[in-house]
Amino acid sequence: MKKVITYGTFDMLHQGHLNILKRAKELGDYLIVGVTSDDFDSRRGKINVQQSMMERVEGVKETGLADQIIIEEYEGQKIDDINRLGIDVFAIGSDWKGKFDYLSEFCQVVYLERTKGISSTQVRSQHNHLRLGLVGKAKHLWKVANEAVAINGIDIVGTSGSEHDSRLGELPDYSFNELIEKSDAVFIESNVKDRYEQIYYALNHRRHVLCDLPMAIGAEKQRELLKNARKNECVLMSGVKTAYSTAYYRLLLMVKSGEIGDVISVETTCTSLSEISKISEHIENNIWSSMDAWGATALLPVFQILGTNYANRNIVTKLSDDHFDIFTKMDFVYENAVATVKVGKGVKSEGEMIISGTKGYVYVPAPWWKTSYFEIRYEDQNRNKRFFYELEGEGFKYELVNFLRAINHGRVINYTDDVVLEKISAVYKEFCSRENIVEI
Ligand code: C2G
Repeated sequence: MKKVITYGTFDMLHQGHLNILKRAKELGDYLIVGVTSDDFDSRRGKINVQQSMMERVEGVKETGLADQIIIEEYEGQKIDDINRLGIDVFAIGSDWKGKFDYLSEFCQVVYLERTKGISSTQVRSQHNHLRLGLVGKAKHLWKVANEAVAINGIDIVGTSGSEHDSRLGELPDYSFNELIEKSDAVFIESNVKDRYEQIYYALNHRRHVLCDLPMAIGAEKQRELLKNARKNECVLMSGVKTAYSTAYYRLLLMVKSGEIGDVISVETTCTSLSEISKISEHIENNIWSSMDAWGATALLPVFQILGTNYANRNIVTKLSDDHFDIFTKMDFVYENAVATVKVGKGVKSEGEMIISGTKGYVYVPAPWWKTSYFEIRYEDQNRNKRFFYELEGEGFKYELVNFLRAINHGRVINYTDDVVLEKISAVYKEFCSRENIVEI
């Protein structure tokens, strides 16, 4: 029996894919199709894939052409597969011409003519052009805007609140209501106190929302927003970009699978220096404080790893003359673990994350919130492991692509649990009302 293998993402399966599968099948008696895993695709820079791996596998299955489907998960797997499965022919589209010649050592390599005039990119852009509005000040939006333009299927229609800042190019600036009129979805990174009203309004007009955390002040308000999103059948997603980076997500899975034993301590630090030197000018210049700028990001791993049921918490904040928090330290005591979170705006420190366990610890160097790299370290250094996952730009792309996917497929891939969102809002509220907070 002559065995043929071919590989691909097969996103939004189209005629080009069907043709290649048919031709590959004709090269032998038994066709094996390797479908790329979501992780492998994002590592090789293919992050704009719309369908999940399961949906893509289903698509290939439905063609009835594959005798066997396998998952391609890592670089170098092709050689392994060819040897392990006893492959006679490796077939791939002519766009890869020359790239897989190295496999001819193991089997016959055939490049099949690529079908002209059709691609997943084209299918994606015909299907879903999401009109996205951006809400907030230019200094918070320009990076998102830069990364969003590269995403197929997203058109930025304008902003609200950016006041025609040159960093946003020619984007028109509208009133909030006007922007909602013109958009299918909004990305919100406005001042925390404005977010609840804005999200509520957007959801009631059936617009999808991607919003920085906290989305609201207090757990109840956050819960209300989530309920409202469900009622209006809209996607309401957390806009903390760290949660969508492959390295961070992998790290969470490893910690949860017991790689460092029981977690005893989580420590996170996020700081940045303020854009202006005179602290007393913070408020009038609309500069975010330590909690506004960093609170949610720094709390996220604590609540995702240790849960939200801590027994005690202690918060100390250093206030400037105008009552602006330039540094805040939060300690949480759980039944079996502790956490320390330090955030600063106008104070600088090492922005690292350390997760300590009974068998080892995870070390993520600064800036951990934009991480592409982390280490798992043990007593015996020879067992230490290093992990690297490419992170393009600031990482906004990943959350935008996930947002687009959630909208197109009517479901949210739950990167951040509702209870975590609620707890972040709750802590923020306690902080704002200075409930049991030590001021120095
Ligand atoms: N294809 C084609 N004609 C098109 C589009 C795609 O013949 N118009 C072929 C590609 O050449 C490839 C297969 O269909 O052989 C799957 O294409 P993609 O889903 O784009 O996957 P790709 O990124 O090419 O993955 O390890 C993964 C593989 O190396 C290929």
